Amino acid sequence: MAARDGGEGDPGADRVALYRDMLLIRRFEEKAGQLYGMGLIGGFCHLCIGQEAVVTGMEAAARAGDHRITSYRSHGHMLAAGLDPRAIMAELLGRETGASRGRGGSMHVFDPERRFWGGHGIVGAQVPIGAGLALAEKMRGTNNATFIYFGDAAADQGQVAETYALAARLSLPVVFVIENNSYPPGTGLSAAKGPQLIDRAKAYGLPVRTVDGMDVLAVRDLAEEIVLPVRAGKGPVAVEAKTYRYRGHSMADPAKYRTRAEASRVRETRDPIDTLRARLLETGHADADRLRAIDREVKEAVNAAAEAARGDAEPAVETLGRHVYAEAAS
Ligand SMILES: Cc1ncc(C[n+]2csc(CCOP(=O)(O)OP(=O)(O)O)c2C)c(N)n1
Ligand SMILES: [Mg+2]
Repeated sequence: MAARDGGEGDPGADRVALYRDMLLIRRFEEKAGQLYGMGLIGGFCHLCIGQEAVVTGMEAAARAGDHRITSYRSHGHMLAAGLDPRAIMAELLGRETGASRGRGGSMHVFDPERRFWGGHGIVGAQVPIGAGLALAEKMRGTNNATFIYFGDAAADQGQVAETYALAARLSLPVVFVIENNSYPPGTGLSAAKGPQLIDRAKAYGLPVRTVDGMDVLAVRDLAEEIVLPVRAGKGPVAVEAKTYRYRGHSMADPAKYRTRAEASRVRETRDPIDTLRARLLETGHADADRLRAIDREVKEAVNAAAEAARGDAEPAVETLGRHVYAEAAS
């Protein structure tokens, strides 16, 4: 969950914490991209640069006991859920100290303690699994919420529609979050035709909202509002956050389906971190020195995490099958 250094009644400090949280994701992703380029990260690697405000804003409304589950574009979600950057980086690098002991890689990180349930490579697969987490909470009688994140292309999956139907029918405590970053891999064509993505959830009786996913304060304010009825047992809600990814779909995608000028324009005019920075300066919630110090701290923390993880050992070959399947008692 988003670090908050001010607590109740200190909106300036909360905003500064949101700034730090987004910056941590940005710098972490830049570092991951660099290590990938150096050939140190194997397999797939999907960066979320540009999309930081969505998960940061949503996590500001989460509290201990809540669950979160997402797709393969998951490093930002792990950081926002409070996983240690070193454990994430070590996982990307395939080290024994990684969050999934180096067996999962970028797409398959789990952290039961922080109720972070992956990282799923099959498009949309996390959505019904998330409903299962929510059902368990309902059966236990808690008021913990489950945040289920998925992309605009995943929203086309049949299992997503089935999950809307089930969650509505059983009044499950779910916040569905569609991260609409516009570009499914390779083609640049949005898969969805016809009504707005979010209208499909409406058809199953869910209350739906849309939000500017480049504005972390808007996302946070909406999240804080919509999670209350979810906790109170009133059933699920769905949000579509319109956002933008600056890099290709994965490290293998040169993103030729859009112009560089388009990505630069978004970066110059709608970047979530620059936007919040400008607001903090304008409102006097932070001055340039404070923000510079945060920039430095975050950069150092990411570099230290990467350096430490690079020094960690890989799993021994003969142990590779461990932690992959449950071990049955003989
Ligand atoms: C069931 C399934 N079909 C196809 C793929 C190949 N694939 C990987 S990512 C992706 C597109 C997902 O786009 P979206 O849901 O918008 O998420 P984003 O990558 O934009 O975060 C596809 C089709 C897959 N992994 N799983
Ligand atoms: Mg997408």
